[in-house]
Amino acid sequence: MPDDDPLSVPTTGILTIEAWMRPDDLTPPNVESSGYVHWLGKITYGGGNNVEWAARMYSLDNTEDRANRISGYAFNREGGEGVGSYFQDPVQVGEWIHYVLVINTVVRDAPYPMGYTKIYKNGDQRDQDSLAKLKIEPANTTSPCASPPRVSAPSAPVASARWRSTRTNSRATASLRTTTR
Ligand SMILES: [Ca+2]
Ligand SMILES: [Ca+2]
Repeated sequence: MPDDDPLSVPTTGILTIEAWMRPDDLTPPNVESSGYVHWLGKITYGGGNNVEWAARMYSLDNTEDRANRISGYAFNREGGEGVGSYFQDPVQVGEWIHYVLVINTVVRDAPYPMGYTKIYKNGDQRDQDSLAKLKIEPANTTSPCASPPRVSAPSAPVASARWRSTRTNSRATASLRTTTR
């Protein structure tokens, strides 16, 4: 999906990413870094970084003891470390999981002075984190919304995914099915 304002946090200050995901492989062969895949996101490194947000799943055998952690992150434009929320439960191959990531910069209070990320699994809120922790101010960049997004090096694909999406002003809805190869 090409870059579009409704897919960026600053447009309304709130972005909700909703997806049905179905992991077909708990240890995908082409992973990044400690062992994870970004299965959806607006991330482009190189030529002036254009980094916004990402949905991630860790491999069962990643090197950070995050077995099949499913998470979502908000970044500053230049990328690097982001603020994110997660849930980490045993995952079955072929299991459908309803995933919702909220990045909210509008609702600000003492624990969340710059807003927050929040994640839901199958309708239950599982985690919430403060954007102020790393002073994250999400940008509206030119990065396309992709699954998987372009990562640091144009190397082997980390995963393939088929998905379709519809959206309204502040909400991106992706119904997707991830496959790995
Ligand atoms: Ca957290
Ligand atoms: Ca944009």
